[in-house]
Amino acid sequence: MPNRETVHRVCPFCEATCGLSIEVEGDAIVSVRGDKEDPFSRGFLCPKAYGLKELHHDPDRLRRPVRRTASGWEEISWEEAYREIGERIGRIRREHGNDAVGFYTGNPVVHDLGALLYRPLLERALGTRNSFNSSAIDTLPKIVQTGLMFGRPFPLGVPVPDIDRTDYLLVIGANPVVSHGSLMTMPDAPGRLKAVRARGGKLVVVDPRRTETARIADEHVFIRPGGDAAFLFGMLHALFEEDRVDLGAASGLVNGLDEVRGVVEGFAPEAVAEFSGVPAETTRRLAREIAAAESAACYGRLGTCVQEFGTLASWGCDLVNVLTGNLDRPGGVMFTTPAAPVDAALPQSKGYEIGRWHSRVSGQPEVDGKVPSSTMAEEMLTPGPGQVRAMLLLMTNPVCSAANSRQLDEAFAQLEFLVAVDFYINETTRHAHVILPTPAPSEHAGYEVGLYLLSVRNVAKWSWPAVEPGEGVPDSWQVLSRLGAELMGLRGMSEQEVDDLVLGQYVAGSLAALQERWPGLTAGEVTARLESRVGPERLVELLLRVGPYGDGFGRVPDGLTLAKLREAPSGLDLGPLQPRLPEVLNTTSGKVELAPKTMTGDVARLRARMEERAGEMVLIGRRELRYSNSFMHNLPALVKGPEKCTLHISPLDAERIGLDTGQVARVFSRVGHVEARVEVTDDLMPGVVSLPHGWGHGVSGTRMRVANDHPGVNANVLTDDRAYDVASGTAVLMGTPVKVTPAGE
Ligand SMILES: Nc1nc2c(c(=O)[nH]1)N[C@H]1C(S)=C(S)[C@@H](COP(=O)(O)OP(=O)(O)OC[C@H]3O[C@@H](n4cnc5c(=O)[nH]c(N)nc54)[C@H](O)[C@@H]3O)O[C@H]1N2
Ligand SMILES: Nc1nc2c(c(=O)[nH]1)N[C@H]1C(S)=C(S)[C@@H](COP(=O)(O)OP(=O)(O)OC[C@H]3O[C@@H](n4cnc5c(=O)[nH]c(N)nc54)[C@H](O)[C@@H]3O)O[C@H]1N2
Ligand code: SF4
Ligand SMILES: [Mo]
Repeated sequence: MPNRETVHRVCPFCEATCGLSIEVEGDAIVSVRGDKEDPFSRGFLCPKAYGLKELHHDPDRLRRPVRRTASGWEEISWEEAYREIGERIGRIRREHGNDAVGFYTGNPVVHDLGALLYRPLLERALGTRNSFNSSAIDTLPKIVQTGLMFGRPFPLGVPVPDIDRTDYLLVIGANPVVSHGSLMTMPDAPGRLKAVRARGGKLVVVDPRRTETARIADEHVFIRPGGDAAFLFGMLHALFEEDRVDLGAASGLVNGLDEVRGVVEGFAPEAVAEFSGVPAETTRRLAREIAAAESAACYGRLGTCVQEFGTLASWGCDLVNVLTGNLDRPGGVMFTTPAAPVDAALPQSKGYEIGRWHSRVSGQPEVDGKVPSSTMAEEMLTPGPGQVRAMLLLMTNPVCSAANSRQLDEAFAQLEFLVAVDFYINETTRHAHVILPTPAPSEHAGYEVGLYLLSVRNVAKWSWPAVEPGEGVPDSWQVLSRLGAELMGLRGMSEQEVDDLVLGQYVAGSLAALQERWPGLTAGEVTARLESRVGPERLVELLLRVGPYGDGFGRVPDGLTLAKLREAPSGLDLGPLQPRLPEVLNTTSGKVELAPKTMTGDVARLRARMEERAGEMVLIGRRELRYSNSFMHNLPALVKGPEKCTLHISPLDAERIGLDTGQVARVFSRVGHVEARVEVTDDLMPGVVSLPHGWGHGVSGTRMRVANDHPGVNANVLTDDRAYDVASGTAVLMGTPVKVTPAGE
């Protein structure tokens, strides 16, 4: 009988970073529990954590590379897979140039240390302008807005609500009780939100749906989808008018205050009430409350991003924070001081720019070297020089997650060559010619290099693999590094040689950025003194040791090292957030740019939209506690129970249309239609219907037996690839105009 042991790691299924205690026997996971010793999560977990066990044992999860043939999928060796990919991509690049091969990175990459740290290598090896990632269906407005205001590449300029100390939290377009927080890394969102009220603070939720978060709040305010920028400008208008603007820590550190005053002049709360659906007196009162609170944070997330005016709405949130003196104030919004400053390894420059080039077909601006994923289908389908003929997908299922699924499905199906690094044969990867599976989260080590850049406390924790992957099964970093070498023509190099090149890049970047902290530290010394030999572990050791709590390779004797972190299997708490605005600011002016042209230039579009008579029904999304995006529906314990993929509709609309709970409705948009079972609920504001995303399984050629028994419908059949936030190129996933009828009609 193998011994039973307990392994500690962070849960990989959302941004909350809960600590897990995983009981393991041999290569079997016996149980998954919340780690009570974890100083950040203190034993909290949600039902998704159990998915770690089910995903580990899922018989549909791929363990070896597969190739699609006329008679079905066949397993091939890793060597054969790399060779085929190298040859076919090589040929396409020789004939059509590098841009003919596209690259798309999905959401789970942030939870896979190897994929996250070796993705830049693969991106360099591909050298394509057609590089996409899931940000354009998620965070792109925040990327653009914080980049332009604070001058930092994402996510380093994102101020995080100091939720444990705040006196007032305005949540707009986010549902942290279910999502557990995003761009605000914290375990136990429900507990932390309740604590705001328990210590006498106030929690207000602004959302077209009375969400699970609204239910535990002091106040819920309905807002029309897309009305946020106008509503927030209304609040700012009131702050100016009532002379409540106070810059606090940002005093003397801002540019453009008068321009902001000019912009919001035409947005009196009374003038925006009809468009936003928020009564003027509510807007004015909320502005007054936020200004009067000892400390306050305005926090917007997906509802303020993947909508028609995402950049303006995100801008509005941070303007409220700055103009009420809450930027960089304890209890306001603050910048994390991460232990592993992965950003240090990025190219350093002053200022932040977007649109250095534009996408080929619809001319959308580049952001951080990537073009919005909403252009992906047109880049694949539109002939001409630079057309995307092959794609490499890294942990993403765009046919379920991105706008206009049907078009994407067609686009992937007609590619000359498609490679997916993924462990399921799903709605997207079924079109792949080769699929390279990487180990399940239970099988690799980890450190939350990305998520700890945004945590509400400064924390550090090493995650151990619960079970070692089988003999000869490569980790994700090995797959990416080998693919990168193959594509750069470095096939002859050993894994160690390639890895030393990767390390060299991270060392050079970090030392250049941190030379003031560690004068005299050289690349030679660093390389010689690193204790880890290879892989992401070595990179994390580097980052921790040169980071703000690090030992500087012996210069601070009791400083943090990877070895010390490992001696604390449940993780380390490094204290509350610290004020650090001057150090974060990286604009060319050295100030917070309150009125970047990208935003001021987009205001006319909002005005024009406000003049139009809307009146149509619009569709928004809905997240569920038991699954994340599209990939957890194959786990039996999570999908069991009543059907979750239902259309929520208000009683008023249901009656008008002639629909009742349990009946099937047909929903039409410009690009497609679906049929879904109806649930009538007064949680939804009239004129708005809601359908969760990530469903629509049961498609032929997939191998997800459990998911295919619980297919649901794909909400992104309805979302429109031509609808995007013009300032950033972000897809409109919330606020899609739709028509709803009973299915029979
Ligand atoms: N309508 C609508 N659409 C939305 C949203 C919405 O609110 N409404 N939300 C959007 C948001 S915020 C996001 S982030 C995107 C996410 O969209 P995607 O980035 O496409 O993420 P997933 O749907 O989770 O798909 C993840 C893929 O990675 C694979 N995978 C998961 N974990 C691993 C792993 O550890 N290793 C390997 N090799 N593969 C793995 C899965 O099999 C799956 O194919 O969806 C967006 N789409
Ligand atoms: N259980 C679970 N947790 C998750 C995920 C998951 O799929 N399931 N996904 C993870 C990912 S990838 C992300 S990015 C985060 C997202 O984290 P959140 O943003 O907190 O999650 P959402 O549920 O998408 O919340 C968006 C809210 O915006 C509202 N909304 C829609 N349109 C508008 C609008 O125009 N204005 C306003 N004010 N509100 C609007 C919706 O009703 C919804 O309540 O969650 C993460 N956590
Ligand atoms: S909230 Fe749930 S899914 Fe998110 S990290 Fe914690 S246990 Fe995992
Ligand atoms: Mo996301």
